[in-house]
Amino acid sequence: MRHSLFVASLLVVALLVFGCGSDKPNGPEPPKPQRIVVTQGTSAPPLTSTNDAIWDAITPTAVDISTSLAPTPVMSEVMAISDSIYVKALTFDDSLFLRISWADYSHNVWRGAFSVNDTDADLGGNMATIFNAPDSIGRQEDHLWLLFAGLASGDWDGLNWRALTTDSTFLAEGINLHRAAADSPWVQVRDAGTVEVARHNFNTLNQTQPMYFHEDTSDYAGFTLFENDALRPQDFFIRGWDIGQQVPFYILDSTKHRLSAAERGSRWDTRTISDWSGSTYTVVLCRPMNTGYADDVVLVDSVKTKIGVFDNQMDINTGGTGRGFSKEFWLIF
Ligand SMILES: [Ca+2]
Ligand SMILES: [Ca+2]
Ligand SMILES: [Ca+2]
Repeated sequence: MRHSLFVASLLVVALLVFGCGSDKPNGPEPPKPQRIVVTQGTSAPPLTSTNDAIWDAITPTAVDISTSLAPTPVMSEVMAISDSIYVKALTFDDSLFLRISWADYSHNVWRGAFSVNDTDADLGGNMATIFNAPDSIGRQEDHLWLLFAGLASGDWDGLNWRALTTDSTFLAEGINLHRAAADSPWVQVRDAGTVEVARHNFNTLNQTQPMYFHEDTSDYAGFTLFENDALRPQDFFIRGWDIGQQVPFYILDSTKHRLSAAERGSRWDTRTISDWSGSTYTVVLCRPMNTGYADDVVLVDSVKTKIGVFDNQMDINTGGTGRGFSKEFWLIF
């Protein structure tokens, strides 16, 4: 008895001196994921401005991004679009508000646009304007991915804000990212819902030409066409166009954000407001902590998060200097 007590005491001393029995050499600790502690707000930031005074009280957290980080591109390059994204996070009344800023000196909002090819084509003896077919080369959108881990399927629970096709509708699109195996391309799976906020502006009989112009036709230089504009059917004989002048490829519906949450469904459960300053995007997103939908993560206590920003590039599986992703970091509620 005395002997075994003595042995036990030695063991206790040994554990105190040498820790918990690890015999690993002291290597560098792997870096821990970054943590952002979410501010518990006392009111909701209004979704009318990205610069509401509520945000002034929160210090932004810089999150490094790189083009080589996952979701792993099929082809990758090393330069980053921007060094960092800046994140402010706040919860109020069962909603998460995120204010995300990043550098981008180009406002790429002409995704797929038509462009004037010929202003004096001969059409039945009359002078006509002919457009190039919708062209996505060099004409994409800037956009943002916000990804949450925690779905039982292992998919990322994604939100996709785009500078043209969702921003003008004050929404971000719920799109989960799925892949069959670790080296498979990411597949985008839209959250449930039938509401559409954008449609193509091509003539169904001749898809190389636009279906509609803005009511100001050749005088209009904007990048948006809205369902509730007085859209004017395409007419080859309208004059005043310049070679290269662009006509939007998307018709947007800026009324859908006013639908009830149930009508918007899981796909459009996140409302947004954004600003592009000439050098910086700032996007504020408002997502329910618990959307109530099976294709979304319920946000409680903490969530592993990842953010990606894209400069004039759409494909999540294609690398390049226009694509940057953060490592995984924690949002702590
Ligand atoms: Ca850009
Ligand atoms: Ca959703
Ligand atoms: Ca989702």
